[in-house]
Amino acid sequence: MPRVWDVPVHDSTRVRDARVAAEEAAALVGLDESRTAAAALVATELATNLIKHAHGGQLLVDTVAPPSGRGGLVVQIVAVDHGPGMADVRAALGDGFSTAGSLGAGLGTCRRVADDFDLHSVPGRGTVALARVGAAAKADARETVAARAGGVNIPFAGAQRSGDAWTWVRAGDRLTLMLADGLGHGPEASRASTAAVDELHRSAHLPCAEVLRRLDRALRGTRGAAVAVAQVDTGAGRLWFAGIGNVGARLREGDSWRHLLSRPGIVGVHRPTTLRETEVPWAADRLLVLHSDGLPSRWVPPSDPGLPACDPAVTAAVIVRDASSSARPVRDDTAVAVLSPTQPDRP
Ligand SMILES: [Mn+2]
Repeated sequence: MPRVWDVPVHDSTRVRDARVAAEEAAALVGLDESRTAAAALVATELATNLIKHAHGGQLLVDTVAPPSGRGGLVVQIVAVDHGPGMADVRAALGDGFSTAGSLGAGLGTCRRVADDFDLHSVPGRGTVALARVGAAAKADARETVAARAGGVNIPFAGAQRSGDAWTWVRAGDRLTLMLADGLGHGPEASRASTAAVDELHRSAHLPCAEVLRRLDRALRGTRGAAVAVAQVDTGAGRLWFAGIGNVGARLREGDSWRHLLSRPGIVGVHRPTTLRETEVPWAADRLLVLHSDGLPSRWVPPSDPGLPACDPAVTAAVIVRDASSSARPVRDDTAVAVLSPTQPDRP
């Protein structure tokens, strides 16, 4: 079941909570002593940065499928803040750079020990920093792939488990991304979305509509879920999409965004008799966002031209951060998963 550690970091006493969360996540995915220490170090550095440079923020620790779609679960650590941001992200990533105190040194350390590290920062809006730590040595974890997926999952009201779940599976040129929102929230919602993740790993070789039929069977006996499934064939340059229930899906095509529509129903409880797949071209300027209804439906797609090149989980975290406000409190678990083309020319 999706276990997420949502650690509010507003004073130095919470740095320890961040480290403990990373250690617990590392134990959950079976990291050895040295990779566990790396995850703990990254969580400590990012949490410390939140206090020193952003007047606090949120640290999300999660276990996720790696963006390459290969290998087992890894520990993902995302720091989100509404702080002053940084004008020059690349300079901040170089060791020794610092705007105040040890910012540069801390981020340089994170980048060195993590398998993936990425940062998105806009002056006046805030910073999202992301690191993943898995079992593999860093050199082995790097691999050029034509598309990658990532996301964030934030349980309602700081709960330990989310009723939402997302995952993705790669098989040759075919990538299948799924987001499931178990009805309601809490353990029973989590049971339904976890059943969807398990079934996807058995069914990802099938077309989207058939995947949904299999999921419908697998979720019988649970309270059911809203599910969206997207498949990209990077060789053929095609994207297929099908969904049942209230999972949002938006596709960026160049400068415009379009909604991909799901059918009404509840997977595992009430499946529509006909399921049509949407088929559209997939190209280097595309970006797909799947999200549960914890994200306000009127969220505005990111206009920052640098964002699509970011790690997909960074894009997901920025979308959640910029959609939330104290005027619209979140009332449900929130998961956002992003599928993006690889940017081969990114330094
Ligand atoms: Mn929901």
